Amino acid sequence: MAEHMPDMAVTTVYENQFLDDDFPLKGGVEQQSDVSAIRKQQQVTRTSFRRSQNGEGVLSQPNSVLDDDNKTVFGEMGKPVVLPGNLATEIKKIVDEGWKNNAFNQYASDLISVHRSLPDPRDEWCKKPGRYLVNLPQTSVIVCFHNEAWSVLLRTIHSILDRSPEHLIREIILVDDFSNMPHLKTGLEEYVLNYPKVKLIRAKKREGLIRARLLGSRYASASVLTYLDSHCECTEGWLEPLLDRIAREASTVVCPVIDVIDDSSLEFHYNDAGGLNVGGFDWDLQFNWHMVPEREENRHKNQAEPVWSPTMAGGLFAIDKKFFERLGTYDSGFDIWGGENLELSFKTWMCGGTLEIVPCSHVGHIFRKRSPYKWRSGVNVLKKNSIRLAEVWMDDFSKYYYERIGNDLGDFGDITSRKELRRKLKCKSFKWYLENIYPELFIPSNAVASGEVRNLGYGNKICLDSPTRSSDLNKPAGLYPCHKMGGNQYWMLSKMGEIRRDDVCLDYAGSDVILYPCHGSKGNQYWSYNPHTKQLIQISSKKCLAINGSREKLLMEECDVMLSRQMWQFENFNAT
Ligand code: LR7
Ligand code: MN
Repeated sequence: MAEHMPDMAVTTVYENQFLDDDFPLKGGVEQQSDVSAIRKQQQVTRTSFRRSQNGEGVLSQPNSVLDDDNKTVFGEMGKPVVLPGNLATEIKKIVDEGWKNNAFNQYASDLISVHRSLPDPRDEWCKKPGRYLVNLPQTSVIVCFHNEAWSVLLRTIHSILDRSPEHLIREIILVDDFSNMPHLKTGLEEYVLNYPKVKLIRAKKREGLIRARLLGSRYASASVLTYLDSHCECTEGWLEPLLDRIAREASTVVCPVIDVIDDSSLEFHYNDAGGLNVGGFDWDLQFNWHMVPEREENRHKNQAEPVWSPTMAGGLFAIDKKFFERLGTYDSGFDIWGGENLELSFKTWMCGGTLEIVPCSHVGHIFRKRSPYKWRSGVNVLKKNSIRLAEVWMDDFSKYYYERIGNDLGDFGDITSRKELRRKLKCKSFKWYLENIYPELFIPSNAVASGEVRNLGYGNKICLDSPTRSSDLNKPAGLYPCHKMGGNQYWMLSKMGEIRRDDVCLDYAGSDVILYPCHGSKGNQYWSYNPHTKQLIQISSKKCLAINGSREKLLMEECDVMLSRQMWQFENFNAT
């Protein structure tokens, strides 16, 4: 497996000569490997800018500055790169190609130095002398990638090397998860030879990010593992506060604050400690963010202190290697993407550890709106991973997830060894976790009714149907033919009279019936269901929920027990 690892003993450090002094490095599929080819490509991109007459293709100046040699540099101090609207056709083609291959603006990234500077996002509290232990453990930083853009991958690596104390980095382990973009197949060995701390490991087949991370950990020699996605930028002082927590207590798993690198302009936006979020999840087993709960805020004197988080986002964290192994690392039956973050979060808490977000540590991540790479065809990978997770760690609470996927489990493989692991570790129950670590989560057993909400008018076929992503909030709730597969048709009527899914509630303020974050103070979200008349009455307006004749819109109208369009049937109703 180690055939591609460069020989550490013979590598020499050369200062990187061809990336920091020139700007564009063309990434993407047509990437070439050797230095001269890269240089040539830089020139091509550059002249295509220089050549343009009449302002075409010239970048707006506020985002670029001149460096000492009078060359234009972009994105310094985390500033955005804004491409002009009137790009020359041949450049526009390259820009579009970059978006297509990466789901972010690779062209903009290629204009930015792989050593670009960033603002220092730390609170003063973090910088106080003596804040961290003097003898911090070393770490192996593991970065897995599948078809990552060249400039983005390199900026990840350089931001680690440039902004970490050298003695704390034992090595950076790059795990290539079977990429097929040419620039990753050939150019990388040569590039990393310049950096003796960087090791490159190639997976022999596509493993998915979970098994790729496990592969990386096998090569790690430091006592602490630090995982990062392959499109990150570490800020000044990111590492010490993470290692400090682990040095003090080896069962503490730590995450940096994840700052947003804009997918289009590559602008680095940092969150200050006041806007800190912690991780949660919903019963679709989707990770989400929410505000630091009050009970947690009360534990702290300063807002820059590490906060307990019920879950982690997944990609960016540090963990003591022995503790990770004791927890049984990841379920290697997890494929490609997803679920592993909740698995590690649940078992960290349930099996004696602590999961924290450390506000003194900031790392940027490019958040994208779609996944640019291939998943497996024919299998719902995320669902399979989530079922394995639910079976092993969630006890009876797994049923709430299963309701959401229409109780269709399919083949999720063998999990006996994972169950055995949990037994051996004598971990606490999922009920304990929910009560003590995530009491904010709405538990479906507190619902009076659940499942699909079917309208009995106009042929009995229409159900309340809406996604509940943050982009769907404040918009009218929808209707769709009933499909019995859970998902967007799964609703709960809470004891408090809310019609909700996870943190989102049906809300009527006099115009459209919309979805809105649940606020728990009744008002516009307070409904009463009458199981005899089957009406859903909003208490404050005394109006009834109905659908229009063309069955595509919800409306509120005077209640009338004779109107079947005002009648609703919950899939499960627990009369009390
Ligand atoms: O088959 C693959 N092999 C890989 O090596 C697929 C992906 N990968 C690599 C990929 O190149 C990247 O470095 O794995 C990493 C994560 O994949 P992304 O960046 O496409 O996904 P993401 O950022 O949406 O992933 C988030 O959720 C994942 C669930 O499995 C992982 O936990 C990711 O690490 C996680 N990313 C973060 O936590 C960053 C913050 C995002 C949020 C919230
Ligand atoms: Mn990512």
